[in-house]
Amino acid sequence: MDKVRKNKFSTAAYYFLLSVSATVLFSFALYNGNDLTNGGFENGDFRWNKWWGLELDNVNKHTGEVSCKIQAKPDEWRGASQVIECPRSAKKIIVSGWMKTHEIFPIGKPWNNARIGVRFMKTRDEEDMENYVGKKYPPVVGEAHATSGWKKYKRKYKIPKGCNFIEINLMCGNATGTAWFDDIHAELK
Ligand SMILES: [Ca+2]
Repeated sequence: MDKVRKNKFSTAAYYFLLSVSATVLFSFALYNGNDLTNGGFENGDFRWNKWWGLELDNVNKHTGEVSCKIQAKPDEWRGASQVIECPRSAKKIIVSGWMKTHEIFPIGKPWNNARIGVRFMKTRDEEDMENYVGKKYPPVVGEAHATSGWKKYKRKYKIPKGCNFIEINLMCGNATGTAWFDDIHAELK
């Protein structure tokens, strides 16, 4: 190769490598290690199942502009959830999230408080109460009652055999008061 062609070749190779690294970095930035989508509620309720009362709050939030607010009710469980696919290769999941409460007072049972929980399931069907694999009620990621400031809760779970889907839920049991949730994060390993 003469000098000019060699230079052109090096320049082309340089730009090619640059674009590859940019793509890799960009995908990494987009993924940010969170297997949940919209864990910070900055895209509203996108991807969250909200039928038990997900409200968006732009006053009380941990980061960004918005958090998830759940108003407890004395006569029913309230909450929101997101279901993620669990690949066969995944052995563990680390779930974390921030929670804040205002005057959450359980009615009846002490576990009727504000909580971040996990369910390991065979299918995507959240309504099916026979859909559990492993422990029916695994220990919660975190729970809070009365009035508490923003606090991070985190727990690592071993994924039970036969699990194809994992539900992350943000809940208030039968109670009075309000809870807020933000920056919910799940990492499959
Ligand atoms: Ca947020």
